[in-house]
Formats: sequence, structure tokens, C-alpha cells
Amino acid sequence: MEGVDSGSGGTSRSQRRVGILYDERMCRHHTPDDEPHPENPNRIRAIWSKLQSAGVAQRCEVLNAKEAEDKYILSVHGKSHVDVIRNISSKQFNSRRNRIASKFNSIYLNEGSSEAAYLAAGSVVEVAKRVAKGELDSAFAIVRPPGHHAEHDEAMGFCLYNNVAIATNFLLSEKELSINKILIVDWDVHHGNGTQKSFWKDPRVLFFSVHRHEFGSFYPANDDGDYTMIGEGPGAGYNINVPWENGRCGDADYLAVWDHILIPVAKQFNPDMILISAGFDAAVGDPLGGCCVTPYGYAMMLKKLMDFARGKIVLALEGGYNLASISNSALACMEVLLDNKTVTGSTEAYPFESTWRVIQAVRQELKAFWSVLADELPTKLTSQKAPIPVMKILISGSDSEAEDVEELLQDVILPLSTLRVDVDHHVLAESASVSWRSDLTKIDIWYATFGSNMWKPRFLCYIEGGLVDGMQKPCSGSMDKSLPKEILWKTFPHRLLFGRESSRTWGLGGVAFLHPESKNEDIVHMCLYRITLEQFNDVLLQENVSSYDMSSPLFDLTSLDCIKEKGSFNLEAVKKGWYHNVVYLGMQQDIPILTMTCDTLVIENFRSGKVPLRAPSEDYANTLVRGLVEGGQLSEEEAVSYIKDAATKPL
Ligand code: Q9C
Ligand code: ZN
Repeated sequence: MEGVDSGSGGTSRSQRRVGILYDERMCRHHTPDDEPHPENPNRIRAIWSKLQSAGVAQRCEVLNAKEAEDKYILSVHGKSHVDVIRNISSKQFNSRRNRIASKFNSIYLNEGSSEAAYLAAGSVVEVAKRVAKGELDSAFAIVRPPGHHAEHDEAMGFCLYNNVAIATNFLLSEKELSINKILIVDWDVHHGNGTQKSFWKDPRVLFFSVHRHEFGSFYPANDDGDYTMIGEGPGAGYNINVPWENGRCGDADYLAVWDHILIPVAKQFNPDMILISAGFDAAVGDPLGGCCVTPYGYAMMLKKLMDFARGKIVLALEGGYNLASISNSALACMEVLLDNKTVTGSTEAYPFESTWRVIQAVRQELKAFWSVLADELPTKLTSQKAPIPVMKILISGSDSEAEDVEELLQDVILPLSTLRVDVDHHVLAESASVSWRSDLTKIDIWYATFGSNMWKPRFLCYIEGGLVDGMQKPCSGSMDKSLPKEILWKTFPHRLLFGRESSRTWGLGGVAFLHPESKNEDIVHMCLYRITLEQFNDVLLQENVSSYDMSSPLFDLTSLDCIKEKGSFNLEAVKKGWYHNVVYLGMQQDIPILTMTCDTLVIENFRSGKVPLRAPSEDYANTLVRGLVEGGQLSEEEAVSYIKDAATKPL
């Protein structure tokens, strides 16, 4: 459980002065022929436009980029490197540019690269200066190219100049700023090798990096990011690496590292300022990172750092390659900086066993330098390791919180190949829900399925949680995980159809709907599961991806009476959900048969083309076929043509 009050850190002014820096000129650095590349101009455009449309940019002081002065760049890089980057974009290099780029590791160069590199470095210097002076409380520099891989004489890993290292040296060199101790937090999914080397022997700069390492096989693929790399000479102990042994690390892993390494050390170090190498490539959905930090996770990591350095924090963008992920993550961070949002979360996902191992190794390695790391962590703590694929998130704030939560849930639609995190964030365990659950668990209903739920293993995901092949997103499951008491098949005179462009669960392709009204010439095969009305409510919630809190049931005994009269029942609380219309299909063994689909209005929209009709994806169609075949209803050929007919016949 986490709860962070607003108003901690920084000043007591109600509105914090937060700087945001964006400049279109940094978009002019791109691949020579604009070939696709993960580190492309749309990254900063996407973040900037998200912050504007969310109204966040308007609440900040917007700053323009400035080119860095060579004297500050030269505090990090060698003269020959600076000469290359300064001149690389000039015409005289046109014929040699690609050849020079190919000499570096993971670098491209074009006519816009020099200017962008100077602007990225200068922009971080600029915002850092303003925060140090107190003109701003904190700031975010939306810069590219990124910087943390760039070494003294080496551009690498999409980085030309080491923006954060340059800004750090600038702060330390301007004596009147009184910034003598700087904490650099590098939460980019890659090791900040360049930054580490810049301050290797420097005790004024505590460099902390958490990154995928996989024993030296993850980019930049050497031993520099190992936890044994602690700095040297006077800098010994001022370099802290937290190297993940595996991907799929998420909020629980990062927050455990914060709680048991970074935050205690930050307290003891007591920095005058914090610079964050804020790559968002550890975010869920990132194509390079393979981790699963949510916007909530980033918000918490930032919030916990705001208690130090009187809130003087600068974020500088590094990596991050999924446009939606980086935009949502950046937005969550900005809301923390602006601070009129209270971030709360309750997480049930524990860290990996490997995470505790790494945390213990780091503490062991560094305890001679940081007394706060000396104690053994209690076994009670370290024995809590990722067991169940469940995670809950609740973000509340003062204004339009329902919409924000909805937006967060909807916008973080990110393909997810892991069972660990980002199951739908349904909150099933509210204490208020206990009473209705004990009532509705006594009532049985038949849940009649016509889509992928006809395949039993897929339906069981809604009961037990998890996912099956082809699903891009795990289910959270029902509170009561007991299996259906009976299964039977029936046909009904209803029309099956496939519509919508894509779904969270199955990706591209239409999903199944049932026409709520019956017609004699239509026939639909349905698999009926006998479950409790309590479980049916949990299925309704999962089918209607929603932030509804389940403090009262979506469909109760009164609804049941009502539906027997009227034939269907619309769920107000999840009216945006695709399956918010519960339809009554009669009785079976004195138990009501219920299904869920869209309402007739949506059918009208399908008919008019306002909502697209779409054939199902292969994975999705196969799941239906498997259900029908394994359920003994149709042969494979029959099932395939049954689905095909439903997908092609006009409405
Ligand atoms: N097999 C940043 O996130 N990957 N840089 C090269 C070669 C380079 C990432 C893969 C990843 C660089 C700032
Ligand atoms: Zn990165």
C-alpha cells in the first residue's frame, strides 16, 4: 500500500513553478532518408502534444531550447569528439556522414544532428540553471538526441552528447549556484555508461542507474553496469548500479529498489539537486525495453525523490520508444511535479525473486559506504516474491478524476506479453462489496457465450485470471475462483456478428457480438457456463474494461427480475463498455440464461458503418473454432465456415 500526500517536498506555494522545455528544432535530427528508427522525432512530438492536450503544458513555464556552449560540453567530451559533432551536419561532410556514423555503435547522423545535439545538451543546462537558481521548482526537458550512453570520445546508443553529464558539470562549475552535491538517477532501461564514466572518481556526483543487464548481455552489453562497479578513489561508493537479471520488471521491482536502496542512500547523501536521466523505455509496451513500469510506477518513483534537494528536480528525456507509453509516463511525472494530484496505489504484484537477490547484492557491495544499507533485509520481506498476476491501480485527483482514471486505463492499451502486470486494473476487493457478494454467490445463472469464451480455457481466464495463446493481455479473474458447476451447449435464434477494429485483448480484428433481438432465420451456437451471479458480475466488469469500483454489483437481483420482464438490461455504470447490454435468453433447469452484448443502437451503427464491422483476427477466430470443436458442436470445417458466414453476411 502506498499513499503520498500532496505538499511534500519543495515549497509550500500552492502552485509549483514547473518548467517544460520543447523545441521543434530537435526534430531535425533523424535518419538520413527518414528510414524507420525507434529514436525518431515523433517521440518528443508525441510527449509534447500529450502534455498540451492534457492541459499540463499550459500550467508550466514553457522554455525554448538553447545551444550548449562548447566550454561546458568540453567538461565531459574530448575536443576531437566535439569537433566531429559540431561539424558533422555541414555540407562538406555530406559524402562522409554515413560512413562516420557507421563507425559508431547504434548511431545515425544527418544535416540536423549537430544543431539537435547542441540544443539537447544546452536545454538540459538551461532548465538545470533555472531550477538551481530557484526561478523554477522543477523542470522537464523534452530533448533528443538522448545522452546517457555518450562517452568522453564516443557517440553511441542513439546518443551524441551526454546532456545530463554536461548539465551536472555546469551546475558544479557555477559556484554561485551553491550546488555542491548532485544525485543523478538514471531510470532509462539501459545502463548510463557515459554518465557513469564521467563521474567515476567524483564524490560530488552520486550516480545511480537501474537497468536491464542480464549478466552483461543487454545493451550496451558489457560489465560496466554490474553492481560491482561502485566508483574509484574519492568516488568509491558514489556509483550505484542495479542490474536486472531479467526483463519484465515492473512497478513492484522498481519501487522495491527505491525503498531499499535509492531512497535511504539519497537521505544519507542529501543532494543539493537531483537530475533524472528520464528514459521511458522501461515502460510497459516499450519495444526495446521489455519491462513493465506503468505511469503510476514512474509517478511514485518521482514522488519519492521529491522529498530531497528541496524538490529541485530536473528530468531530461533519454530513451523510450513506444509513443503512447512515453507520453503517458511523462504526463504522470508532470502531474507529480505540478502536484495537484495525489497519487495512490495499492499493488499486489511483488518483486521478482531475482529483484530481491540484486537488491541484497547491491546493499552488500555498498554498505561500507552507506551505513543505511548495512542491515540485512528481513526474510519476511524478501520472501514476498511475484506469485500472482494481479495488480491494482487507483489514481485519484481533485479534478475530473473519473475521466482521468478512464483515460489512463484506456490509453495505456499496450500489448503485454507478460503475466505479471497490466491485467485490467479492476478493484474487486473493496470492503463495501463484501455484503453483495455474499448474497449473489448463492444465486446461479447460465452465462451463455458466443465468442472466444466458448473455448473453456479462455473463459476460465475470467474466473481464475491469466491468459491463453493469442491474448495480448491477461485477465484479473473473479474474486470467487471456483470453476463452473456445469457446462452445456444450446443454439438460439440470434445473429452472430464481428465488429470493431481491434480489442485490448486480441489486438487487430473484429470481436464477436450478438444481435440482442432474435430472428427465426438466424442461429447462434452458445456455450453455457453455470456460474454464480457474483462471478457473472466479475465477468461483466472484465468484459467492459472499466474503472468501476465494484462497491455495488453491476447486475443484482433486482436487475434479474427486471430482465425477465423486459428481455434486456443496460448496465449504466459501464455504459461505455462494449458488452454493457445483458440479454435474457430464457430458463434452463429453472436457472436464467444470460448473455452480454452491445445494445441495438450500436447494431444500428454497425449497419450504417459508423462503427466498423470487421472480420476476426486469425488468433481470435481460432479460439472460437477450438471452442466449437472441443465442445463437440461442429467439425473443424463446419466451425470455420460458421465463423466465416457470420463475419461476411451483411447485417
Ligand atoms: N543489437 C537509449 O535508450 N540497441 N539508447 C542496439 C544492437 C541500442 C538505446 C541493439 C539501444 C540504445 C538512449
Ligand atoms: Zn534506453
